[in-house]
Parts: sequence; structure tokens; C-alpha cells
Amino acid sequence: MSQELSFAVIGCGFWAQYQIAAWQELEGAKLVAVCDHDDEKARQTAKKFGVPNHYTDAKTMLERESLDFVDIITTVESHAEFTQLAARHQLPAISQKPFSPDLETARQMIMAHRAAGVPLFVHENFRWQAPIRRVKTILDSGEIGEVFKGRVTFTSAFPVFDNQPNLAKLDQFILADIGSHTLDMVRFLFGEAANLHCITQRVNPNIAGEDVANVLLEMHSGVHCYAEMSYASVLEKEAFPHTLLLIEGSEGSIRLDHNYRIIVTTREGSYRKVATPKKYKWVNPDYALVHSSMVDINRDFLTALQNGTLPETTAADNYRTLQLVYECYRSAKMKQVITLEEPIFS
Ligand code: NAD
Ligand code: 89V
Repeated sequence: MSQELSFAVIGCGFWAQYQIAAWQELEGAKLVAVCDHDDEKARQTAKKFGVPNHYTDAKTMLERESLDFVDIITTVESHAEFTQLAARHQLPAISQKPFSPDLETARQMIMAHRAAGVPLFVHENFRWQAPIRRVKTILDSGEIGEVFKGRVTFTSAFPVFDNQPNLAKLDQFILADIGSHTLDMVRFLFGEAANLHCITQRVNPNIAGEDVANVLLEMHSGVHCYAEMSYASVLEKEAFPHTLLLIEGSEGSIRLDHNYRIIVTTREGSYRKVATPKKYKWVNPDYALVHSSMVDINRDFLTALQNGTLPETTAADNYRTLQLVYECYRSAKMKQVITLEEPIFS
């Protein structure tokens, strides 16, 4: 039997309520303490999930608790502070996305963990969604031949600011928030990008950042990829939180549609599959697809921590996703195609 690992959570806000529930689906990880600088949130979260200890100060928590890893579920501005704190305690850490507010900070976070000799992972869960995994399996089977084009679509009018009001205040919104997922799925499906061009818009006048982003990427494989993101799209069928896909290859195509429907077309005709995610009791129905993927990514992290192996979404891997996010902002600002440099981390 695998060793049981003790861990602590920093940040007891909206998303932590589901992320902790996702951890509790797995055997082998025991949540022993939670922390939030809002005492009431820490107290309530500890009570709700039966966690023995709660704190308002992460430093005190890490000094007092005997931990095997820490899961950081705060917003981006404190990810560096808490990953560095974990590194000083020689503790493996998982950070929520977006991993960092810029590439240089991400590099420093990765270097601190490398120097401490302990792993650092990023909770980048969209690639773990059941329909995305199924599409990847079909792609890898070679059934549609050589892929030459991919469209990755996250367009919605879901009132995302109701649950996450903080997002309305961000100067960099949709690329950093959804783009870190969408562009990670681009990498997961098509490999690394050679260059990109991005244009953005703000349609909703009541928010600070951009709520529309259109990105055209040329992948090293030669695939042309169009990634479109919007929270301003009033559509016939609301898709939130689904990502829709249309992938074209020399011998056919794959379409990921609403309701987890996958349509594979070859010269012989079309057939359908449905890749329904596992539905847990604790999910918020609006986010069920995303919540299910959190159990799968947590399992990947736990297996890695127990066996000393690497999960898919290490911090060094996520650096490449972040590079796409921040180079998109640069492209939109400069109105230029950006050639992507090979990152320092491979
Ligand atoms: P939130 O604001 O509801 O929660 C953040 C919590 O962290 C708050 O309770 C806040 O009090 C606490 N906090 C902030 N700074 C702190 C500090 N210095 N010390 C202790 N506590 C501190 O935000 P949220 O919506 O829960 O988002 C949290 C993170 O999860 C973000 O990075 C967001 O991008 C990410 N997220 C990821 C997904 C996903 O699918 N992967 C979905 C939603 C949110
Ligand atoms: O992923 C996120 O950070 C969230 C949501 C699931 C709504 O997209 O903003």
C-alpha cells in the first residue's frame, strides 16, 4: 500500500471548497491543516471538511505542522510568496493557476524549489477533463491522419464574476484566467508553438481587463491552431465550462461538441462517442466538468509524490503555458507576431 501523505491548504476561498472535496475522493492524502488570512474562512473550511487545525498565518502553520506537501489555492499575487515559503521548509508544493504574474517570477519560483531539492507542480486541470483526454486518445491513434489544423473554443456569456468578483478587477483577465487553461490544452493536444499572433478586446465595460482574445498559433509540428476565448459571447447554446474543438487531419476530423459529444469523421463516414465526466456528489453543477478533472489531476500529483516521479503539470512544464499567455499579451500590445524562444526550463 502507498504511504499516506499529510498536507495543508493555503487559501480557503471559492475554489478551495471544491479542491479540498476533490482531495477527499482520494485515499493516501490527509488534509491536516488549512490557512486563510480571513480567520472565519479558515475556521469554517476546517469545520466543513473535518480538518484538525486551522491558521491565519501560513508561516506559523508550516512551522507547527508536520507536512509532506502544501496545496496553494490563493490568487496569483501570493503564489510566489507561498511557494518560496514551502521551498524554505523543503516541502513539495502545488500552486493554483495562473502560476505567476510574469515569467521572471515563475523562473525564480522554479529555481527556489530546484535549489531546495523538492518538486513544484501547477494545478492546471483543464487538460484532465474527460472529453479532452478522449480526444487526445483518438488523435494519438492516428485515425484522422496527419493533423494540420485545430480550433480550440472557449466562448461563453456565463456570469463568471458572480462567483469570482476578483476577476473583474484584473487588468489582465481572460488570457491569464481562461487562457492559461486553453493554451495549456493547445500544448497538450498539438505540442509546442513556434510563433503566435494575438488580438484582444474588452466588450464588457464594467471590467478592467480584456474579455475576448483570439490567438493564431503555428505549432512546431506545422499544425495551425486557432484558440478563441470570450466571456462576451451570447450564443444559441451556452457552453460554459466546456471547451469545444474541431481538429482536422489528412484522413478525417474530430469535433468535440456540447454535452461531451465527440464526432469522428473519416472518408468512411462519421461516428459519435460521449465522454461523460464522473459526477461527484459535491460538485457545483455549473462547474461539474471542471470539478471532476480536479480529482484526476490530484491523483496524478499524489502518485508522483508517493513514487518520486513527475506528474504532467510540473512548474517547468507550466512555464511553457505561461510563456504563451504572456507572449499573447505582448503580441496584442505590439500588434506583432511573436516568435517563441526556447524556455530555460525543459
Ligand atoms: P478567492 O479569492 O475566493 O480565494 C482566495 C483565498 O485566499 C481567499 O479566501 C483569501 O482570503 C485567501 N488569501 C489570499 N491571500 C492570502 C494570504 N496572504 N494568506 C492567507 N490567505 C490568503 O479566489 P478563488 O476563486 O478561490 O481562486 C483561487 C485560485 O484558484 C486562483 O488562482 C484562481 O485562478 C484559481 N482557480 C482555478 C480554477 C481551476 O479550474 N483550476 C477555477 C477557479 C479558480
Ligand atoms: O478556471 C478558472 O480559473 C475559473 C473558471 C473555472 C470559472 O474558469 O475562472
